[in-house]
Amino acid sequence: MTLLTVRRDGEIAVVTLDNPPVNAISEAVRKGLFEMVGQLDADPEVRAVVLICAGRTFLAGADVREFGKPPVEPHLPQVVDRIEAARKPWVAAIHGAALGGGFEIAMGCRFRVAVETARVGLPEVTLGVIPGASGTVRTPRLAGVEAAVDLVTNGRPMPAGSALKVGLIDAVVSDLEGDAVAFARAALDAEMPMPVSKRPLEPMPEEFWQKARKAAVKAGHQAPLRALDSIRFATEHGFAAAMAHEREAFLDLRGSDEAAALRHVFFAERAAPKPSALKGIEPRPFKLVGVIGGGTMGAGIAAACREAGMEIILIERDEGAVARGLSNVAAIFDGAVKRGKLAEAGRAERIAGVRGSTDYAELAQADLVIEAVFEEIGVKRAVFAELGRVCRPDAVLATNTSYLDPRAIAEGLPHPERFIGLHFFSPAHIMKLLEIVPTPDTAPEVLATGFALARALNKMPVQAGICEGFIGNRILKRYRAEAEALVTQGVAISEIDAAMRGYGFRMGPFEAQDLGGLDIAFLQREGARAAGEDVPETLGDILVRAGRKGQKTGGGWYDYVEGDRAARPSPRAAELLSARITGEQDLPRPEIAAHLVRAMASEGAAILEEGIAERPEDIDLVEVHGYGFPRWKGGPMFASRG
Ligand code: 3H9
Repeated sequence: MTLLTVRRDGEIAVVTLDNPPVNAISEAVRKGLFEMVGQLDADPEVRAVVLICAGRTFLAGADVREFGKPPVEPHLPQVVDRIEAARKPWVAAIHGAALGGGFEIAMGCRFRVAVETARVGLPEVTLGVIPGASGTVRTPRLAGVEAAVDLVTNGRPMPAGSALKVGLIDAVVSDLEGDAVAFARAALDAEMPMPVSKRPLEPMPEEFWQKARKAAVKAGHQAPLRALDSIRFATEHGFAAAMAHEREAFLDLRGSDEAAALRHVFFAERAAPKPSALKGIEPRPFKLVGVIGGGTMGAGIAAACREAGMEIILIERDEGAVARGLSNVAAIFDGAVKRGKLAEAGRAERIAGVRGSTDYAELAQADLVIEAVFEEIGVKRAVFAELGRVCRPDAVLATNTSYLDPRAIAEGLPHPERFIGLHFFSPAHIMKLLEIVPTPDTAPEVLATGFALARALNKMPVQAGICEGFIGNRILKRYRAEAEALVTQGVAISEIDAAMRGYGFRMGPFEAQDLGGLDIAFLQREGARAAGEDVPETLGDILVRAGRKGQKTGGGWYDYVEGDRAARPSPRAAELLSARITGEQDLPRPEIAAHLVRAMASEGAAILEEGIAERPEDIDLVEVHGYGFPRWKGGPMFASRG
């Protein structure tokens, strides 16, 4: 394979870079581009250069796989400078995405054109670093400080149309190569714009930086703040000094634990949706989807599937429940309209594609049916008995159970190879995680359908084996149990919550239970007790028995006053739990957090050993995408690695 090829179109040289899969900027790419500038500068026949990429995208950024190794020359900033200093103007022709170092190279070019579907951006902070090849220095010169701060500290790529508006690109084109060549040719007859590094920069008032700082702090990790600091430095110093400052911060962050953790999650996320065992296996179609149950979970699943273009039939047991279910789904689309994410016409179109019924026979032609009814084995079995009767034998039938044994739910189902567990997280139209739970009978193409559905819904699929709570809820149970154990040793409830917030969770374990309600887990334990299992009484049980189910009852682990979600330490909860508190431990918060994360990792290790999860990365993805584990800590398995 040739990395760089050159073709001539009159006086324009078209350089095509081909480094599959995403044209990442490896050492060879840097070297090739650096040398190409000299070669084309020396060619008297060439007057301008178009840089275009083969495959699905323009340059996706520095090759992240090289981040663990010592940097090798030419460094990326040198390549960008070399392109900018070329004697002939370069035009970046962008399709797919120009990200990170890829966009920095584009900024070294004298012009940037892109197709409408392209995106440009500097997502380095999502990898725990900052742009390291002039992103914090050239971007404010190209598009202004405000746009640069937005692009660099959020790391969110921008569609070509918006990029054109703020000046990040010069034109949106349709025939990329032809139009880029025409653009280059026309540019030769016009006045050349100043190279980006030479453009002036406006200083910004102190209030602007304070406001931006407040927003950057919210990310919870250091990269966005360092990126902001770099942009500010660039507005107050010359180009060379700013470049040196940026490079130092980039190299410093590149070696940080946060960057290592974020790279770990990045690669885990890319590996999870394509398990090697399913290579070449065709999923079944899922155009017409049945959802059984129109409560919060069922409505969320229906809305997510509808959003991805599927036709939905929502089944409930009576007309009233059908109406409530449909109105739950409509409320989700109404919310999207309110937040400006969906136009009124889009809302009507979405709602028109969801029909309700009480009659299971309506599902005769469904490709996929997802059951989301009450978490009770008898109720679920009755649903699948109906589905077994009315559905096509090749329709995929899925349960959304979060802790029941899917084998027991599917008992007696004809064609059990079509059955699978698809565990969505609430709210299902928002939460990214999807645990996919095959039974021993599940056919490979049904498993492949679960993964294909996750891709269609833009969710993060993780395969889980069968055990109580699968991966996520099993670890949650252990986490809560360990947190309760600390309480019995005398550690204050509020200290434990503060420790986990300090670690990076949005909420501690007790605040989270108060918000979600303590009664769900309580009922589950009661169910197990009723079935004869020996389930010891938890502190949560004591609170629920005293009527303290969380915020909805005015108190749980904490007290609440009406209309205010602020948690206040509860003398009543302390009194109820006092008999169980046997120690007077006073642990520093980082130790509390380390202890609880180790507990999650130890449960994770058991899960791996039992084959419930295949890889430690999968456990980390479950925690990051389903349970609020801070992404920049990499997940419990990564955080507790030896
Ligand atoms: C940077 O640029 C720093 C500079 O400022 C300074 C330097 C001095 N490197 O996502 P996909 C792999 S930091 C290496 O499924 P898509 C990925 O692992 C970088 N590998 O494709 C996967 O491998 P496999 C800033 C990479 O079409 C395969 O490519 N840039 C890289 O859904 C396909 O990936 C970014 O953060 C990489 N940079 O989406 C952009 N990127 O097939 C990161 C991807 O073995 N990349 N791979 O599993 C993306 O956002 C998406 O990959 C992209 C394509 C949108 C480009």
